[in-house]
Amino acid sequence: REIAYDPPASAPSLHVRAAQVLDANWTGSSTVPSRSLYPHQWSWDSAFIAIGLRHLSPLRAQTELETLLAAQWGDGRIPHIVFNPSVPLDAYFPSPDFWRSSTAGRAAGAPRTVQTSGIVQPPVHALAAWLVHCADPGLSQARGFLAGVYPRLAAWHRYLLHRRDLGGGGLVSVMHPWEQGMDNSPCWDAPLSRVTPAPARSFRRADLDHGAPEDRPTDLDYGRYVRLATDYRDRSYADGDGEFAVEDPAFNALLIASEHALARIAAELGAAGTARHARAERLTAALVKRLWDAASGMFLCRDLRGGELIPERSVSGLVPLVLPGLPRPVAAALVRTLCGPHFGLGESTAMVPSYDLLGEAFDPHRYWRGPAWFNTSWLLERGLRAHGERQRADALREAVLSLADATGFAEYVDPYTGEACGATGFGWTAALALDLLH
Ligand code: 9WN
Repeated sequence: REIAYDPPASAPSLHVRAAQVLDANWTGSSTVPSRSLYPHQWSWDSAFIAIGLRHLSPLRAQTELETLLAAQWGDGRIPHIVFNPSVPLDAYFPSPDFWRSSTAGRAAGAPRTVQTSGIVQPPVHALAAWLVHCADPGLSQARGFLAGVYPRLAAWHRYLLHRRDLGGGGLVSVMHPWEQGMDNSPCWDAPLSRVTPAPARSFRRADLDHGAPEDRPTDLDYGRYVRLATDYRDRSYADGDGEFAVEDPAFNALLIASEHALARIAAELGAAGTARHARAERLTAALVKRLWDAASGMFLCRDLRGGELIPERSVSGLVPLVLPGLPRPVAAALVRTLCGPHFGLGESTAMVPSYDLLGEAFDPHRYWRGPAWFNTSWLLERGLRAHGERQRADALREAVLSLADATGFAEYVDPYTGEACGATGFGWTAALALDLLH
């Protein structure tokens, strides 16, 4: 009879596999979202990644943010992509020769030594910096981490609040769908319909080399993304005049959360944080005043060029739940909407869909038009917990962990079946799963 001497090989734990993804995506100074689809450093990805990475290596998490901030422009903007010069130009579109940051961005103070895009992404960075600091205050202190990042983060918020208040109501506007981070959300359909697409033959989509076309934005979407970005570049990245200008609830809520974090950072450095907390409260009031829609029980986007609230329900309009300072009735309504028929959390869905399940444009596979994403679900898990919804937060946490596990850390999933879509081995999916494990 055969005797098995070797113990049965057990599968590595979720923690170990998440760490392996982050190791595989680490370039030495930052982490790529995906080796295949997104082989450079992305702004809000890096912030989410740092939040998870702090549990593995506080040093790497600090470095991740420092690398991004080193590419900051003189006017304070943090570019949405920092390009890795050793990656071939045709690996991702639009590549550095499209953005031409060091020439077209000169007036706005683009760095000379590193190539970047010229648009921004949601400001999760101060929140990430604070959480990274808290993971190892001794190391942070020894390296002067907070003292180093604080002036840059302050300049970033200043840029957004001063140069991007295009509506004059105290909120920040995005000038491109890529800035908000939910590229092809149905919220952009109406404002984008006014934009003349760049001809399809004038660019080559590298994303289709790696992603299924039915999981990605359409060619028509891309034509409009290219047109908007080209026009912005050709205006030397001067803010204000673009055809697309939208006040978005998630972007502004993340700025508010980060402003509170910046207040804590200031206090830790011995300065008073009270003015920043007060500013965050004023921004919260502006958010409610300008974007709250009582009839739909959630926040909506405001199209500044059309002048109206956009009547589409996106997960973006639920993200302000992350703010503990939200008026109670608003928070209660958001929880009802999240768990009601439009998002179905705990009923028909386990993770939060990116768009209205009952919306005409809903598509369970197409990117930000329905699939559930891990970063927004992580934000809503925090939001539910912050508002005392412990059971719901626990259930969402379980769902995020089991779907990250079952899909090999997918970029996004079908909200009904949990089927993996987009890339696997995705940076923020691994990082945020790690964060929820701690
Ligand atoms: C454009 C990197 C980024 C995310 C965005 C996501 C996607 C880029 C793309 O990938 O956008 O920035 O090429 O589709 O929509 O949220 O930051 O992961």
